[in-house]
Amino acid sequence: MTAKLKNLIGGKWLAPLSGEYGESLNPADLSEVVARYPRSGKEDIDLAVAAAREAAPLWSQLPAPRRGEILYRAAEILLSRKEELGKVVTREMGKVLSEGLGDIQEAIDFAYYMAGEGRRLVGETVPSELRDKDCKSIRVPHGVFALITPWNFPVAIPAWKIFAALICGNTVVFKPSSDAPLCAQRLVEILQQAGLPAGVLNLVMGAGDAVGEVLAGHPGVDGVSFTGSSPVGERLERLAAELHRPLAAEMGGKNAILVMDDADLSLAVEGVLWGGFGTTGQRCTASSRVVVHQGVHDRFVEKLVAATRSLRLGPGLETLTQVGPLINERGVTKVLNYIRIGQDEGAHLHCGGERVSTKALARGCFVEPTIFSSVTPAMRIAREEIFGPVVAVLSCSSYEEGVDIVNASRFGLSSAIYTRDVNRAARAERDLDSGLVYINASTIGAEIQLPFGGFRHSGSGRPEAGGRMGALDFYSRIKTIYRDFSGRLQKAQISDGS
Ligand code: UN1
Repeated sequence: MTAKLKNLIGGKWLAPLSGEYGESLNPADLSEVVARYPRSGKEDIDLAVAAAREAAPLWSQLPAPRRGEILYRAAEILLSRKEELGKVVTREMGKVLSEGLGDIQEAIDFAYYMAGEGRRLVGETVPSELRDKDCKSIRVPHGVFALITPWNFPVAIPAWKIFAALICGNTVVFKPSSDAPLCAQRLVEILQQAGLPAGVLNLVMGAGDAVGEVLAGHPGVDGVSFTGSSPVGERLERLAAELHRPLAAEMGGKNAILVMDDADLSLAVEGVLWGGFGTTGQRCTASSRVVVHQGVHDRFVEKLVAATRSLRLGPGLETLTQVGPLINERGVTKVLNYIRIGQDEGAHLHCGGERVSTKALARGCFVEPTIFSSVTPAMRIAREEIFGPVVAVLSCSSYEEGVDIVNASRFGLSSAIYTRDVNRAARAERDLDSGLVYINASTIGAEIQLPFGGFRHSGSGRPEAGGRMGALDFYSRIKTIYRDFSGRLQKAQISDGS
């Protein structure tokens, strides 16, 4: 059944002013239209931003623990509907059902976490230099946030942004990916059902990057959070700098796993399979490079290739499927193009490399899990984000060389090491130069109670999710307050002997 979606503006579900709709297709079978979504334009965005502005004062004055109660109720609803929502994720964006359910679980975890933050939102109180005076810092909202999200975690990533923005007292205009609009609408409906007042969360759908850029540059917006491709993120960075507007941008990755000669090779192979082919390689944290010590290189590649060949491709809703389809035809073209580039560059293709054309899968966006070895750091397949099931294996002759290869990337989101040497593992925590570092685990699977973000071109240095330095620091402004109750003029830095 095809769902007909609407925008949510000021508490009302509205058709786009253009009257035009786009289609969201099932990537496992492109003949199935999952949803028709509004193709919104500038006028719809104007209305949504105005609604968010209007709702801002009341929402920011609602005590944060009360805001948290709404998120708590949203968590309960998400939990009670996890199975159904997980299936929506799989149908609309293709990931296997266990991961579709994981997407919902990540949103549930974050809803509970941020509901709790409503009772903290900590600031500082510190002593003053002067008598009868006190000093504190508090958090205040920015106002209206524009949240622009991708399709690869179609519920979890919107949840990261929306819940954090809301608990800090901001109102929101949410622009989801046009490849996962049904997931977005379900999430928004649940927040509405949980008791969010009208106008606090507005949903505007649209095709292409243009809608997101109009929203991000809108004069009524106070801050922007974006997860998606590097070219769009970099354009938004320039726009935000021009407009002097806070921006969190999570962009690409070229995440590497370093496999040392003392590693548990079976564990490392499992890690590469999960990190490289989980979500069909469509995570910004995907393990797309593996740097293997030459002492175990050939043995490792042999095991990895055998394990990769045995992966079962298919529709995500079928229980035996281990690797689902890519998101759409553009994704297939891009991945196949990189595979051709790898071959032209002289990398050795061990397995995969083709689109699956068997009768059962020909209507979907299936590309075989692909392993290249003899990859050198200069090759494009070792440098550029592919966002698909392609793993490039490089080799190194020492820990130091391995670390240099891992770090020599314009991206710096996630990296990992497999080793049994505890001292080397501890050194790697220091030496691997990325926002996330994993020891004896692959580069994917970050948990929501810690900051999430990348170094260098992977992000804007404004981490998301939880922890002391996570999303709260981005979605709130810090106000420092000095209160003098001495009843006389006191001067900081200038002693009057009292
Ligand atoms: C992303 O791919 O954009 O760490 C986010 C992970 C997930 C989040 C990925 N929890 O792999």
